[in-house]
Amino acid sequence: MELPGGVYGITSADFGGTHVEAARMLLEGGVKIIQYREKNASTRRMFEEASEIRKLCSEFGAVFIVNDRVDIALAVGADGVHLGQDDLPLAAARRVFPNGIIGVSARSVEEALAAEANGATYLGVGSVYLTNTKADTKLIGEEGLMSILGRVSIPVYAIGGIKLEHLRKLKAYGVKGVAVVSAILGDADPREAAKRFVSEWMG
Ligand code: TZP
Ligand code: MG
Repeated sequence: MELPGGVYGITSADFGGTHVEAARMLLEGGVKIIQYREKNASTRRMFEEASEIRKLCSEFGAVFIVNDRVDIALAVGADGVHLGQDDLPLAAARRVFPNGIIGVSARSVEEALAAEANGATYLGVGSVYLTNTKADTKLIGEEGLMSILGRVSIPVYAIGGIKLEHLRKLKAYGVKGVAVVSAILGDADPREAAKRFVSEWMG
């Protein structure tokens, strides 16, 4: 499945709704790539939620990625998985998910080059701005993002504290898209917020 550019929506259950509700609002707002990101639920619950979101993404013609968990991604028929630097190594994930989209988080040029060399499909690069959504994140700034963009040729999604007003600039830097949690799901009307992000990206 081709990798969509633009708004990459990440689900969360920290904004008053479930992951499945978050995914539905993102999809109804026009988002074409969704990541299920849950760190604490049981494996069974993750499987059930990811199964639901898999179905929704298929209905809306969107790409579905599971964060961290290659087993769940495979079990629900996701299009891919997103791996951090402490998750399953890329080469191991590739062995069990040969045709999957494999995204990797990179916070430095070194991490980015290693991920590219090992066959990552895309990079998630950040945090570009300050965020409260992820506790242990490193702030790399626009400078960090640009230094990575200058060195890799695989698609890069910027992440971390991204708000509507950043989109024009980030697009001009050459990112494939922007991965967003709180600026959409933390809005009083996430569906409308998603629509604003999608239309701002399209320009
Ligand atoms: N990785 C780096 S920052 C971040 C993740 C998962 C959280 C992004 O969330 P927000 O609310 O868009 O800053
Ligand atoms: Mg991870």
